[in-house]
Amino acid sequence: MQVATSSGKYSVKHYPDTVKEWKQEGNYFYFYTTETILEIRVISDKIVRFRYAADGTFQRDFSYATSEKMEDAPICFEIKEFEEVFQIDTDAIKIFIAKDNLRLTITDKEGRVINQDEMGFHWQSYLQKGGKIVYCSKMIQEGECFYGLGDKPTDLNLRGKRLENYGTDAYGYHKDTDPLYRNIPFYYGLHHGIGYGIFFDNSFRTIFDFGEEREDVQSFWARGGEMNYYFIYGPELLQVAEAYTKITGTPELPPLWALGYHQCRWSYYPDTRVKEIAAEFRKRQIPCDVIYLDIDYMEGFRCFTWSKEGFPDPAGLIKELSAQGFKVVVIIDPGIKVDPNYAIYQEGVKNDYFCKRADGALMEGDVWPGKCVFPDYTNPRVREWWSSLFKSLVDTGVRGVWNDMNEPAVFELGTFPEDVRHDYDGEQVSHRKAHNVYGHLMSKSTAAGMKKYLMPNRPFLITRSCYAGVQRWSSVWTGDNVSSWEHLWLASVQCQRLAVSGISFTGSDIGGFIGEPDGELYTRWIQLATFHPLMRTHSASNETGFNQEPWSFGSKYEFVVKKFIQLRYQLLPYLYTTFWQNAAYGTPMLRPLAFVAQHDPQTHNCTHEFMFGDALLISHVSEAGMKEKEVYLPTGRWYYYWNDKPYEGGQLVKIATPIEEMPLFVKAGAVVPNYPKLQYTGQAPIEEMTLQVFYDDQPAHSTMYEDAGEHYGYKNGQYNVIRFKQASDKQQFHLKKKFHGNYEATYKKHRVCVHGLPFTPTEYVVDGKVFKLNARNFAVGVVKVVLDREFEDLIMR
Ligand code: MIG
Repeated sequence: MQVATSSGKYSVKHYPDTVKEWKQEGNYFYFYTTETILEIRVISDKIVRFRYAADGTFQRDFSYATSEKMEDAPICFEIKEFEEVFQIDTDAIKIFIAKDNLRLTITDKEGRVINQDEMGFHWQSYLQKGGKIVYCSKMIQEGECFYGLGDKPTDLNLRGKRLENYGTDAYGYHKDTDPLYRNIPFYYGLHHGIGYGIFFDNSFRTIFDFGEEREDVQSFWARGGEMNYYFIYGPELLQVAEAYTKITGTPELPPLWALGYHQCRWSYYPDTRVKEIAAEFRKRQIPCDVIYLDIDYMEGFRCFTWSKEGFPDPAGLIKELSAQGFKVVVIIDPGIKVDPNYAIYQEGVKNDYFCKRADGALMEGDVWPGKCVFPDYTNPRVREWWSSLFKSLVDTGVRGVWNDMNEPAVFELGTFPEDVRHDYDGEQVSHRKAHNVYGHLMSKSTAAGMKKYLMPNRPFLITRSCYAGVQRWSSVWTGDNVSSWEHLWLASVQCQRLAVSGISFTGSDIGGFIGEPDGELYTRWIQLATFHPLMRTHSASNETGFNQEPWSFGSKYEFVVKKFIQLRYQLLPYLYTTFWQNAAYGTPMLRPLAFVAQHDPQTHNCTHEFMFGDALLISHVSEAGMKEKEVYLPTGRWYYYWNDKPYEGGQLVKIATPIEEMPLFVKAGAVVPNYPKLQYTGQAPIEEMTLQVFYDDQPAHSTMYEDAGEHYGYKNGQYNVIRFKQASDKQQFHLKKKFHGNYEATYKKHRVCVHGLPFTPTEYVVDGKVFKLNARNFAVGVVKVVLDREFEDLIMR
């Protein structure tokens, strides 16, 4: 059926008509209308893919987002035909397909609507550019909230907004700038306590409307490609987040050093300046693991070269830094300088590796080196070549790579014109289809090269642009932000949003990239970033000579900044465990409160509070001169980290915010493992692992993961998972511990520090043996004992 709308011949919208035929092939179902075919693939009880061949022919079933590991899990389902609908049941949901128009209604087992089509799938010919504009519209349910979509710098709840994905170099972006650098076409809906997700796997420009155009309609569309989306049922939002990574994958574990503190700048130049910075960290005993080299380390911004003047002996420099415990990460951009005497340019031209315009001319554009050409990373042959270029960097001692400018960014033009051609793994497409995967595939081939040459060490990658699924090989940062209090809030929201969009390994430029923070803003930013998976200071004030290092703001601020970086290092075993949860199960490392307590509507619009892992709740100090802050605590019992004061959740609490502290709470019952003080990871073998245990009278479970923090031994069982159960009551504290694994940890002792006991114990019992507690076991508010690592049962009474 064709319905012409008022705006003329380009706007004829096609809607599917009556189902004429249907068939089932295994877990695939096909429904045929006059023009359109709907394919339904039941992937698991809770994940179903809907794909539409608008006018009867499916396109190649191909995606740069999906993980090689995705499989259709053994599933139970059945189809029934009724007079007006087909009904497909899985163990978790029912899908109704209207015979009249293919419109879908998805309910849970109890028949409660999860998601329902409005017009559902429809399409329009894109006469000017070819192909079709493919749409899907659905009803917004009462009270529905929306989350996800990657790095959008706006409120967490997207209700009432329209947003799009078309990777953009958004220098100095601000609240509500759209689009930004990353392209993650995945969102969540939440209503009546029911959470679900929709992943629209289409690499063209995609647009999402959450009731901006029409209050009660959500819709998404793309200017080409196919309507191809995954529906994911929760009902818990965290379950949706985990299921999304069944489709798009999870990361491998990073080297532990990548969870330490990173110092970056545009640019530390020359080598002597880099050494000075490194020496300053060690002299002031501020922990740091990573130093970055921005574009000036190259010779005339030629990738894979070193400035003869500034960095005459890169291998020597890196060796010296590594002796002090630093790893070096270097930037690599996609722009290859047009220079007949430059080997990489020559090789690329000779082998036809660079992108071309529609009529065959090279795609040329200015970036830092002047006139440049750009590898076509959508060509597997080019990806392989690009990977091979990282051998020289690894041979020089580089341990990580930073991919920038890969939206792709081009001066003057902004990005590539749409006519640029791309291989797209054999498909031959225009930039319209390849734009949103350009940086994604650049970072993919960078990661493949780094992994290969660094073996057996683990690589570290950071990229600015990407598509869904980048978490399998890279971290990201939030791009060119500004030194302002608004941007501190944006950093928090963006990192939370990225985390629930599959990309947990993320952080912002601490202190702001553009502009100059004062000591207070820098310190508050460090405090927030202590609880971001990637903790990196970066700034661009190279013209004014402004410094943005932990000691740049005077001793009062240096003291606090150091205290928080030290806290970061103490928390490493907890952060690493949280990373492992993300790697193993896809659980986001950062969890907005709506994802922690979705049944409490008070959490739905919270943007300040979030959880890092299972135990810590953070709310950053968000204004200059702030003396106290209101923090919303979800139901349950909490301790204030800085003084162990207990709080009941389900309410707003007022917290004083002196500069040395930020609102930080620990969930009652939790076990938080701590390292001793370190200047850098691997500085010395860990001899004692502290367990900070927070009393609760309800049963509570915690987990700790550990491995070598380097290499791939963990893939052969060289890791430990330690499960804790607290089973305390009002008279006694009781902690049980179960150990699984084959990793030989360096430490032999646990120091167990018990917080918040409501009674004063006189003795403790370790695996049945009774000991007296004496004065040495008591510190302010804490009872501590040192036990053999093997202990399995601890009672204090
Ligand atoms: O046009 O390499 O976002 O982090 O320092 C600026 C120089 C290019 C943008 C990145 C920023 C980096 C800078 N780059």
